[in-house]
Amino acid sequence: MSQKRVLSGIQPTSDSFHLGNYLGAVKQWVELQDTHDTFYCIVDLHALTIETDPALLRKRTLASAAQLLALGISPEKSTLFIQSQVPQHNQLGWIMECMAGFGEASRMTQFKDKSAKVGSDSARVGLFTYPMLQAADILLYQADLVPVGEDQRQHIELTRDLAGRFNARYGDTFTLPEAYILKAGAKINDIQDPTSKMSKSSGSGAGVIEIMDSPDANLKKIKSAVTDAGREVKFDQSEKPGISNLLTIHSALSGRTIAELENEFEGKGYGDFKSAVADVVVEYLRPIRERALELLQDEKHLLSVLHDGSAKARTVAGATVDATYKGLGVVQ
Ligand code: ATP
Ligand code: LTN
Repeated sequence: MSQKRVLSGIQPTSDSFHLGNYLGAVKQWVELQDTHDTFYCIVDLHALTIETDPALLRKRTLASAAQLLALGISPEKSTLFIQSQVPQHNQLGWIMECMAGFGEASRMTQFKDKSAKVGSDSARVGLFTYPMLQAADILLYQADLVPVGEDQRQHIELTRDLAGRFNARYGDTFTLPEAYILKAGAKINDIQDPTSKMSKSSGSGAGVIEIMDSPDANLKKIKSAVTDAGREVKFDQSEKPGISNLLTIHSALSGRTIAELENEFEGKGYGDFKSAVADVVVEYLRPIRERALELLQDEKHLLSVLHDGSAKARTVAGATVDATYKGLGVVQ
């Protein structure tokens, strides 16, 4: 029996991934490796949709690879690669742009949010076409499942629509992918602003728990996390967004249920609870950060893992582009 195919991607837009990236996405990437045929991609072309510094892009791409490996992505089990090393992403990206409607693309909430933030004169066209490149990332590998956080659901829906439209018009070419979103980590919020998602590019800094931050810095951040009115440690998303977010984080990392944690902290204050969350997070991340720093010492090894992955990815992606061109009537 051949295994189902999984593809996902992450942008190298910061020096460190944060807990939202891990709990919303990468934790599932690691788990799926044992049961699925997994392709994971550092989407550096997507990172170009915002102003980038060349030295930083390089550094962050390698840091992303080191963190993925340290978090448990295994090159023996998964194909780990860099998007720009597989030119088929650009090729199919264009075809997807030609499949998508202008209105349809204009309704993407990530585009609307990000372009509103910088204003339409500064927002790049690439920010607008971003979801069609993402659709290409997924469809090139005929992925069945796409493990992502909740914020990406709309992009996966668009990908399905584009694939369905292509298949109906030009013949069965693409597998229709499904979003794989686990409830538990689907949306981790900023710990200073617990009604907004923890984010690499728009986070508050103090509210974003970074994997590569020192244990001391993370300890301090969590101890000064915003809490809510009242004093009970109870999960209540609307009345207690701060405590609920911290409960979600504790539970996802410690493996204990929210109910168990509520019981344990009954009658205790927010201070005790925050200290416990800080301990769990810091001890969980400590070895991961150390391993990532170690991996970053050996750039040659990192590059060779990525080159091997990209070579495998090109073979799969090349076959899909051939089939797509054939369906379209492109002379080959
Ligand atoms: P940015 O904020 O710059 O857009 P990001 O922090 O959202 O970046 P991405 O590279 O866009 O990071 O996302 C990588 C993966 O992490 C995606 O699957 C995304 O859904 C998931 N993710 C990002 N932030 C969160 C969050 N706060 N909670 C859960 N999942 C998240
Ligand atoms: N848009 C995603 C990153 C991304 C992705 C992908 C995720 C690019 N290509 C393909 C899953 C599959 C984001 O902003 N998190």
